[in-house]
Amino acid sequence: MEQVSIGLIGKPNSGKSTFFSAATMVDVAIANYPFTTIEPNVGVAYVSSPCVCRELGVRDDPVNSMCLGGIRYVPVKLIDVAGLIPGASRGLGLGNKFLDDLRRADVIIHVVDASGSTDEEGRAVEPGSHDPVRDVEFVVREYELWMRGIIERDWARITRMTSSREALEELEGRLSGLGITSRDVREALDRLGLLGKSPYGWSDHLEEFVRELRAIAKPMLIAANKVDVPTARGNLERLRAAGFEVVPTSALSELILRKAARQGLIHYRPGDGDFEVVEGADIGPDQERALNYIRERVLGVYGNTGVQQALDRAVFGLLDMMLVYPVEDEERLTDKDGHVLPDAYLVRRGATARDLAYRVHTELGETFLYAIDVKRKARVGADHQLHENDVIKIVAAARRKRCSAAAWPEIRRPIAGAPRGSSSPRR
Ligand SMILES: Nc1nc2c(ncn2[C@@H]2O[C@H](COP(=O)(O)OP(=O)(O)O)[C@@H](O)[C@H]2O)c(=O)[nH]1
Ligand SMILES: [Mg+2]
Repeated sequence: MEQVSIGLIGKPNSGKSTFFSAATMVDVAIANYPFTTIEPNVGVAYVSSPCVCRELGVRDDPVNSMCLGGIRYVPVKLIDVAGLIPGASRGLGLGNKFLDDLRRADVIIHVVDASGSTDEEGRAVEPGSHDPVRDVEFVVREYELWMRGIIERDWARITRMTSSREALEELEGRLSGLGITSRDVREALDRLGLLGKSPYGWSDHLEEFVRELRAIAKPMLIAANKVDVPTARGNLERLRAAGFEVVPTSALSELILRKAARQGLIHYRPGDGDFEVVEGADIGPDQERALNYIRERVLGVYGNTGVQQALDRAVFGLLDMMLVYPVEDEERLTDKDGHVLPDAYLVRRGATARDLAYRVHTELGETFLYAIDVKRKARVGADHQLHENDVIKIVAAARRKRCSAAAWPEIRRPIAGAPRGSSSPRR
């Protein structure tokens, strides 16, 4: 996994673009009619976690991320796609386009209108009159139907294969374009008790296989949005009962708060439970009303707007990732340019020292010798499992001397054909 990417999915008018806009502070088309977002918007959002600088009592100077008052914010890719409606996998609405846009998403945030004020196609209805649980059901169904469509074409051929190794390879080949790994495929078969069986025994289990695979490879979090509308309250538990992790959100509130903070009117950090008006700030009556509304209806009731929390849960919870901090100088905790705790990397729990080395640079992974767990002052080996907020120095063999390709044209080919460059951790 190179950069972690989060896909925003949901029916029209659930608040996806507002969520995207708030999370990235990029201005995109936001309007109360369906299909405003035709092309996928890809932006940079941040996940947040307590920074190791506080624990170590140092002042940091981040490079690949930022630190605001002891909270580290690390970039992830956020994809906002066009709304989907029932029948999308058969081509209704904008059809499969949105799902194709989500191919590379590692995790999905399903933005649901929890207030029940829009129907399945996103048209405005009496607040509370539409049941958002139905949206969860249809979105999962459309997603699974789409995935099934991709596998179905070859299913008969694959399940007739006599060698399960070959059948697995075929299946993995079909699915790699969706960002699904061989490990995901094996785990899905394993959960169904089919991994040891001959491919012929799989043939009746396509539907269950797709269901397991979706849950494993494309985990889904529900952002129960528009919680500022009172009718949302009663729907939260029911959404949870549908089997997903639910984070109550008000994307519009987050957007308003970030805009006000950008204008210098309030102090507010993404994820904070409250804001503070800047002394002497020139806040108009409408803005003041909006801020009071957010405090009363959202922050006071739910503790936060939920946007940052949804991003954080998706990555640290559903993807089971954590932050680790590679450094070059283990005494000063710096990179070679003197930046203190310069980089925070997202890695899966269970990642090893060598995984981190590969993640930083392929060559560092290949020439890995050992690592130093800086906080514990211990030398560790390649297979040492990292802990959350570890500070790690990687020690590698001296780099091979690089020759100028122009001066040594014959050397160019072997270098270009060197082991495939990948900075992915092996999961
Ligand atoms: N009350 C309320 N309205 C919201 C919230 N988030 C978004 N909206 C509104 O819902 C409508 C649709 O939002 P949009 O982001 O364009 O939805 P999309 O079609 O899913 O991308 C807009 O009028 C937004 O202002 C929220 O948290 N609370
Ligand atoms: Mg939109």
